[in-house]
Amino acid sequence: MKIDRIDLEILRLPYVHFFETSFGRSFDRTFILVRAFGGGACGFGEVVAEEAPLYSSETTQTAWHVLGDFLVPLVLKEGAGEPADFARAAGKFRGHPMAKAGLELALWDLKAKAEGVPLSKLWGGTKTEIAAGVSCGIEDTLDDLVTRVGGYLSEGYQRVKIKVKPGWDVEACAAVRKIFPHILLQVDANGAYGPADISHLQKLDAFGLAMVEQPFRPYDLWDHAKLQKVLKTPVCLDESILSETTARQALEMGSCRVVNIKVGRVGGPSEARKIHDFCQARGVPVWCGGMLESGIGRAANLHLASLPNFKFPNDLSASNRYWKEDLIDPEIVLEKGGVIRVPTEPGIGVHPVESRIRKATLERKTFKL
Ligand code: OSB
Ligand code: MG
Repeated sequence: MKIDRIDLEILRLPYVHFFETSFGRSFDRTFILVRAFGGGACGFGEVVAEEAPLYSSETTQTAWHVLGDFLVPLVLKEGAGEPADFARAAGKFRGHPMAKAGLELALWDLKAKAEGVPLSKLWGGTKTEIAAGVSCGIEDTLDDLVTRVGGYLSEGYQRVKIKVKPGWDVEACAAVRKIFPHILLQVDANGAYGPADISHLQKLDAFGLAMVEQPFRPYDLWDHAKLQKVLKTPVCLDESILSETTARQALEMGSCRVVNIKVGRVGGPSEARKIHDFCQARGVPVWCGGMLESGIGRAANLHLASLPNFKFPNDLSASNRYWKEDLIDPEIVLEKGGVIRVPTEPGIGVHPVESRIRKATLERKTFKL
């Protein structure tokens, strides 16, 4: 497909409730929306880089720079408008996976729309609905946490993930388990611990958790392997898994037993599918992580999570878990049984609302052929 124009916009949306991780508390989400135009249609992609380099080294501004100066020219000047061609061409630039993923997503959306099929079909998805989980941030008090978890459970979410950090881990699990002894529960540390904490982390084995996500730093596959040897609970890696190669190395080393896949973190849908397929061949389950996306980015995640080896409930929640007003209409809703339907219309299969996008836009730039 020949792409004749690409638009980049920086948007900011306020959360319905603050979100606190081991990095700190945030009240809103700043992200980039990519639009790729070709054949009279428009494809949308969301760049999940955050305002500050906390989850990873990318930021909204680094992505803005790398997209405008390096990635957009691959499409407009070198003609890499097919998503697979773009992924290959973008591979010559080191790093900046979220910037790459946002543009690749827009090209996939456009391609799927041109072919009149949903993204899930192009990507080999097999499910019509996905299992929905919810990610709960750190709260001011344990009572607040338990109340919030209870609220999400009554809405029907199939599993709860709670964010942990030193000082908010064993007591948080104990508080939730006391009231909800049988729910599917897991924790996410976003790398807040180090190898000296191994014996402390072993206390988490008492809570029957489905997994412990990213206890150590992203680069530390080796110490994760040491932890997994002595921890009964499966370790799941998020930040550490950057590619099919790191996934293979993590599995060969025994660093984890479960893999979290995020399109942004791994540089786009092409790499995400490679990781999915590799894990599937090794008998290792994956699930789809989230970056508090707007409905545009989350719709793409729904299509990805429809692939067969997504075996755990995902960090894919309804629009009202995140936003007063999502960017899409209709919004994403939780169905009976704690599932979310995979959109069936072409491309991402959801409809961005222009007036809502405009209201949230801070900056905009157009690139033409
Ligand atoms: O580690 O999974 C994470 C949000 C921002 C950055 C990192 C993470 C998260 C989440 C949110 O847990 C999950 C969601 O989008 O529902
Ligand atoms: Mg995580």
